[in-house]
Amino acid sequence: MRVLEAEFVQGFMRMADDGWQQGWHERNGGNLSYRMKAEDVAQVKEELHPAEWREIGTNVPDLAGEYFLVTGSGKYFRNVSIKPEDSFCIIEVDDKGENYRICWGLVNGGRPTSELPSHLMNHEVKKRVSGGKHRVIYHAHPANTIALTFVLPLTDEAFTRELWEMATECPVVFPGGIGVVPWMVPGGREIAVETSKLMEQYDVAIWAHHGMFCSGEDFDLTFGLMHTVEKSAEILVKVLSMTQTKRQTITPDMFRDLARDFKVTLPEKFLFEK
Ligand code: 2HA
Ligand code: ZN
Repeated sequence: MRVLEAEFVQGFMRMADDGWQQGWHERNGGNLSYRMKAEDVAQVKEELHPAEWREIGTNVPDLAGEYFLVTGSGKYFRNVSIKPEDSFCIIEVDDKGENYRICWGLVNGGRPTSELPSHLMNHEVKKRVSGGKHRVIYHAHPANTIALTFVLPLTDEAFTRELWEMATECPVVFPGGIGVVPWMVPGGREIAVETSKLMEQYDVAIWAHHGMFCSGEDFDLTFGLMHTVEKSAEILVKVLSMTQTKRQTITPDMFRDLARDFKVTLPEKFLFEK
């Protein structure tokens, strides 16, 4: 089958379009990766033409032999569905998890996203902790979430609790909470290590003054997660723009009632008295 006709590729392109339309991908901002299933690889196998091996810049031994769909470095989300062969690629990871090679796409040259170390280290952690279910890692620059990194304490507790309070669905959508990475230079192994540590327990990591990473099982869940967090951040920005003190909110006991009825576990560390 042609790569562009495969359902997983169509889903990837639609998600890129959706993110662009949300305004989360100015210029070449953001990146997206998908860990392909064996049947995805089998579907497009005859279209794959491996180029030379290159260093990933970190080690991901638990991803040895896996194939990924990844956006290209310097490429624009705006162009993903219009110039797909130029905008993203399929890569294969070698048997040690140290190198990758491009097998399809990026026809005009280029490399996978500058955040490849973060994507692959997150995939490695998520593959392990989700029992292989998580396949999508998504990085974007949503404005309200970024704005909050200038006014909230840069702690997992502050971000989780404030964003949970802004919409009743939030603790149900991300019951595990949100991790926060302090400002760091993007694009390298160091920020990848810090982000992937957070991915051990969270599906969302916020990069201070930069953006957000989300992990999920498929395109709908992962896009929906980013969308829910950013919507909640937008409500908080509106509230903080009106007042410094909320007149009423969702209290810790209300969260406990919600957790019981919706059968989710909300860690007590986020249900502190203020
Ligand atoms: O430009 O978002 O973090 C791509 C990025 C880098
Ligand atoms: Zn970024």
